[in-house]
Amino acid sequence: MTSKSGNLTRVAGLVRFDRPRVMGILNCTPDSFSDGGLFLHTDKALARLDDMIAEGATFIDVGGESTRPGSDPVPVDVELQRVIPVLDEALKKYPNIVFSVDTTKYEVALEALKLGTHYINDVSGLRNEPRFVDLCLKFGAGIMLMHSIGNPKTMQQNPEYADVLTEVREYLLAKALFCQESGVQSVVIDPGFGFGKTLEHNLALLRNLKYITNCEFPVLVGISRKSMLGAITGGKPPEERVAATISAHFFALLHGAKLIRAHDVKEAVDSVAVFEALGFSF
Ligand code: HH2
Repeated sequence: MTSKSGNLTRVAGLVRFDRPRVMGILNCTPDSFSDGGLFLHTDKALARLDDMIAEGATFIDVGGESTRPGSDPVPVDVELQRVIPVLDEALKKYPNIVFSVDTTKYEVALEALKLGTHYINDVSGLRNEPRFVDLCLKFGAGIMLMHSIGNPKTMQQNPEYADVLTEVREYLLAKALFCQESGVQSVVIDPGFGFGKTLEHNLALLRNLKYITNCEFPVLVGISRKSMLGAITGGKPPEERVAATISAHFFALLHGAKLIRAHDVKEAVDSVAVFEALGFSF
């Protein structure tokens, strides 16, 4: 099968959202909110990658820039140095794993796709870099479109919506349809928990996740260890939010999520196993 540009497609055949999958988070950063500094060096990142795959991750999201609230962007050369050597090794070693690059920068996405990375994971939902569509077409890659407002530096400063559910859904649907009509092979949508949302906005989105998952596009949920779970559990730090994370993951699965972005892969995989054993399918 070929893409519009004539390249072999990258995601068709490898990626099917017929059942929920776990996407392991690989943050090659010094300052991510939960695991900053742990996997900054390539050897540590690759060891973490091995662990997550052994634990059952079938997707891996590699990022070189923290997008936690209040964070500053990193220069493109720094982000490239953090993610490209890791993706290079990872793609060679694990041809059956689906890799995404978590970036909003054209150059980083370009270099990652040249290596064979399957998806661009765009937390700006095409607001930063509309050329991501052309890159996907050129390389036969897919795109993950996350909803967010503003940028990480300012996004949590009094975010406001007239109706968060409708606004998030309509935004995602419009961008996803645009990508699909342009010929992008695989489009995943994501409500963007914690990205320009108060606790109430996040809860409304999770409680009504079906409103998003009943669109035709597979839905990714990125809620792992996030501060909304800290707030709910009396201010626990990220490493103590695992039980809350698994509870939220299970709720998301029950409401149609197809991809669970997780720091705690083993636990997330177990959660999917319970979900599937109960015979749910969507
Ligand atoms: N959340 C984070 C980063 N990338 N991508 C998608 N599609 N959805 C998300 O919810 C999402 C994401 C933030 O989490 P993390 O990568 O653990 O932290 P940091 O941004 O501090 O590196």
